[in-house]
Amino acid sequence: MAGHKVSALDIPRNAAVVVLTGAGVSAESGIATFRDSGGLWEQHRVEDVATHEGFVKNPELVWRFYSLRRKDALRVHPNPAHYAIAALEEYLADKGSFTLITQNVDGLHSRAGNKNVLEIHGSLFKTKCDNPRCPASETPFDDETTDYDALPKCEKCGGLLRPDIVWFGEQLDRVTEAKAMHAVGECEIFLTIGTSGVVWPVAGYSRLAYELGARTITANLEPPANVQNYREVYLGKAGEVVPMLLANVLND
Ligand code: BV8
Repeated sequence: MAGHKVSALDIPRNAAVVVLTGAGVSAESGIATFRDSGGLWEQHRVEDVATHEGFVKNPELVWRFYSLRRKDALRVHPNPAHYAIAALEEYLADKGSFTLITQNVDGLHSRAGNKNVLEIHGSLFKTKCDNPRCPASETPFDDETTDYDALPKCEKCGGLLRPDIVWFGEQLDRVTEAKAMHAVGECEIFLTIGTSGVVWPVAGYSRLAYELGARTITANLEPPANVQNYREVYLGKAGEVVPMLLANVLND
């Protein structure tokens, strides 16, 4: 499928906009995506590192996997796609509304300057207690640097600490999901960047926006799995395509 010719989008200053991003927006920063060849999952079986069962079975492996990714994320920098998305939030600040929903856990959107970021799959830079009966399991703490060579333990209950990441088979954080669904329900423009549209329930947001009549747009290296939900499809690298799509915003 060929995409549409990439040209600057007309985004009114008072528009209600939701941007949803996936691993593809960070690819040009040097962060491996999940499904492209050589992607993250290929080095580890998904069940071994991104499920709670995998964590219980081998917490050392899972902590090494996430500590490595945290170090990688701190070594790389936002790319022009991240900065263009930050400029879009600024452009809409007075009269419009902007919500960024990201499936990425690398923290690059905040480092590029975005403020209203919903990290729907959690963050490499937050840690919480794994014991559901411990209050520290509901209150993740910021954690940029702790290097987990030894398994970290909760100060409150002595249980294991875990990355504040939504693993496969786990529910999204209820408050974050409610905010995301509200923004999707209200938006006039729904723009997704760099996501394969494979992982649920986030992969269903574009369908909701489409059915509510929003202008649904996707920018991706290839057509996503849920391409039928998009009225406009722009193919190419995010670092090149997104600044072109947001040229009117960047030149404002
Ligand atoms: C839940 C944290 C249930 C981990 C992640 C069958 C049908 C429907 C659902 C399911 C099903 N089988 C299983 C499920 C459920 C499952 C799911 O959706 N599985 C998929 C694989 C089918 N979902 C879940 O488990 C969710 N929870 O369902 O709970 C429940 C309900 C009630 C009560 C209890 C439980 C939780 C899902 C969250 C999992 N966690 N992340 C971590 O990061 O370590 S998901 C993981 O995938 C990342 O967050 C990642 O972002 C996300 C999605 O992937 P993408 O971001 O899209 O990345 P990907 O590599 O796939 O694609 C990149 C795209 O970019 C590609 O298209 C590529 O072409 C493009 N690209 C590459 N380079 C560039 C580019 N584009 C532009 N420029 C470039 N340079």
